Amino acid sequence: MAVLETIVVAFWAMLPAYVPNNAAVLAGGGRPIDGGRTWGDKRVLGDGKTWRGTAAGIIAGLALAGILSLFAEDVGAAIGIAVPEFTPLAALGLAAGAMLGDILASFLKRRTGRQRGAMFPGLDQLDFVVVSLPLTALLATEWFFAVFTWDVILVVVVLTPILHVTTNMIAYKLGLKNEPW
Ligand code: CTP
Ligand code: K
Ligand code: MG
Repeated sequence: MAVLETIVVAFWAMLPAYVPNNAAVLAGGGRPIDGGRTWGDKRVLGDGKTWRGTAAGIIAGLALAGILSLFAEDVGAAIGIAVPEFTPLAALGLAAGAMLGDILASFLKRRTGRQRGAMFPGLDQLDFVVVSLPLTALLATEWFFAVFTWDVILVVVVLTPILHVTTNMIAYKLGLKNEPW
């Protein structure tokens, strides 16, 4: 695959995993998943991981996967690069995996004494990749290995932190996010 083709496929295939985090920021609030519970003297997850944000994130990811699937053929023909449709299980793996990765990252942040909103370079940018890709490989194995070839995975690992830093900086400037990470 040519480099541009690989980048386009990687971005397209990861969109259902990228959008949940942003949807969660917009929709977040209400009851925290950990119900305020602590482990030792620290919260299990913290107030930044809510049921509403998580549900909104997963729904947004699933909806986007559905929309992209409807347009995949036409977009592919228009740009001359074959972009994949998403099976329901692939969409679920990407969207739910992204939210799960973010939640696990918060768990690790609290265990390591970081307050809500504290940054954890590396983890903040790749938490959702680390869980969404394996979960998708598990739930939609055939689809996953057809789309996520090694070159696509490599592009995802390089592209994701760049996109993450950029979108969070924009969300911060717009006053949607408390911190620019
Ligand atoms: N959010 C949510 N539910 C989630 C993820 C995010 O409600 N599962 C919302 C919260 O309002 C959160 C905001 O999105 O404050 C920003 O998300 P994030 O940066 O992941 O959370 P932080 O507040 O920074 O908390 P943490 O330190 O645990 O990452
Ligand atoms: K996060
Ligand atoms: Mg944060």
